[in-house]
Amino acid sequence: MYNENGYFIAPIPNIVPLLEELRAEIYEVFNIVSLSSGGNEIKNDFDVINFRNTNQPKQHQAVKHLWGSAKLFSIAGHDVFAEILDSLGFVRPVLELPPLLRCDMPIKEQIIFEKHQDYAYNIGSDNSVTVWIPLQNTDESTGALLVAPGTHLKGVYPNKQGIITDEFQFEFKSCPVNFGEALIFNQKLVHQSGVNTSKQIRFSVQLRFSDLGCSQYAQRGYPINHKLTTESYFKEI
Ligand SMILES: O=C(O)CCC(=O)C(=O)O
Repeated sequence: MYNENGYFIAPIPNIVPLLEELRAEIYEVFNIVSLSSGGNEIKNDFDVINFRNTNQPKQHQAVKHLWGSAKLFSIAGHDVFAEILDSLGFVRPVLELPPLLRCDMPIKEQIIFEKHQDYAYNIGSDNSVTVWIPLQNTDESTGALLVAPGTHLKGVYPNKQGIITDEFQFEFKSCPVNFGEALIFNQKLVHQSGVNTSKQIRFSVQLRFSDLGCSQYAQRGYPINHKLTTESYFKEI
């Protein structure tokens, strides 16, 4: 399935407590930053959306603090991912960039990452993968990722700053992922953000792994290419 489609969904039950703790921490950090800037108490998604609508710079600052969450790093380092990568034949996985957290709000200014291949940004090992982990059940209405099955077998598409040019069209399929599962996809798989038309926030974690055991990567001298730093990620998309 993975070889043919370029993605699969893996159950990650052992990590659920950590994901729950991260979710709680998200509200705590938003709450601290909101109260310190004269805003309201934050207890739920509705409060976060309200914070975003009344003080976007401070809300974004809170997200940036969350990128430094130790919990986020401990999720990235959890054995469950080492085991999944092992099952895909990875020999020595390394993170290509720090783990990321996205907070996709149901607002008109949603940040849609248009059709792209992660490989175009990272150019890591040939077998590099992205792990996309939702912090709630994520279906089409919550903005599940859209994937184009099999496109990882077609090489790297012409693109402008990573976004594939419009002469190429794809048959996208919405890829719902439940809380307690992760979507694992080949970095050459074409995909894009889904639109969040629900009333809740779509929180998700992204991990990107390359393999130092990949001979093609070794022959290229293991370059660290990624153009997107955590800091620039949300400016680019
Ligand atoms: O979560 C999203 O909407 C987009 C994420 C994505 O495409 C990526 O991280 O490569």
